[in-house]
Amino acid sequence: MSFELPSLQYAHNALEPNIDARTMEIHHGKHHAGYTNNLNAAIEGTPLSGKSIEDILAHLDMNNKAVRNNGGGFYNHCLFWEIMSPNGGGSPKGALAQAINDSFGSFEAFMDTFSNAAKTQFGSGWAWLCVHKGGKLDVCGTANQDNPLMPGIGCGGTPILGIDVWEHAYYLHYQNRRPDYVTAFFNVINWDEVARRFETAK
Ligand code: MN3
Repeated sequence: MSFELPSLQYAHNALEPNIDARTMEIHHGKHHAGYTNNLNAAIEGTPLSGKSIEDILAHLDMNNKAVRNNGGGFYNHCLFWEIMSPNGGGSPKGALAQAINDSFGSFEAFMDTFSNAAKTQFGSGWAWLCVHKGGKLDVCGTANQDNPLMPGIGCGGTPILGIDVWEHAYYLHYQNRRPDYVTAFFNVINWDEVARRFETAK
């Protein structure tokens, strides 16, 4: 049983003008497809074959670059597509909103912390909102396709929101203006999905 590229739950142009259709086409159809195929090739015939991606990442040999890069890339993009929506934006509700207030002081303070992590991640990588057991939230950045599920990476806990700050995620539309892309990302965050992940992981 190998990993499959998940279908997008919305059209390539559905996140415009925040994320353009051509970027979505290439990002999903080429980049994510590449990580998926390379992950399958890297684990075929090894003891990792048949394990869940979460299990593979949690027990990852960090020296196994093929699985680290492509397993991370596979997982990160699966999450990324799901935590965005054409009907996204606004702010979280309920228990997640309360946890954000408890952990950061306010939603605005969380936005500042998360945006800052995304804008200041040097080179390619991701910024994450993670939940620890008990419901405490943390923000961190990771390089390349690493993520906080991996041993000793980032803030630990379970990622429930992430933004891809590789140039392939924004360069066609925003060129070098990463801060503008980060600002626009807040318009497409699917807070219902983030809340679902929070409830499952906390
Ligand atoms: Mn990407």
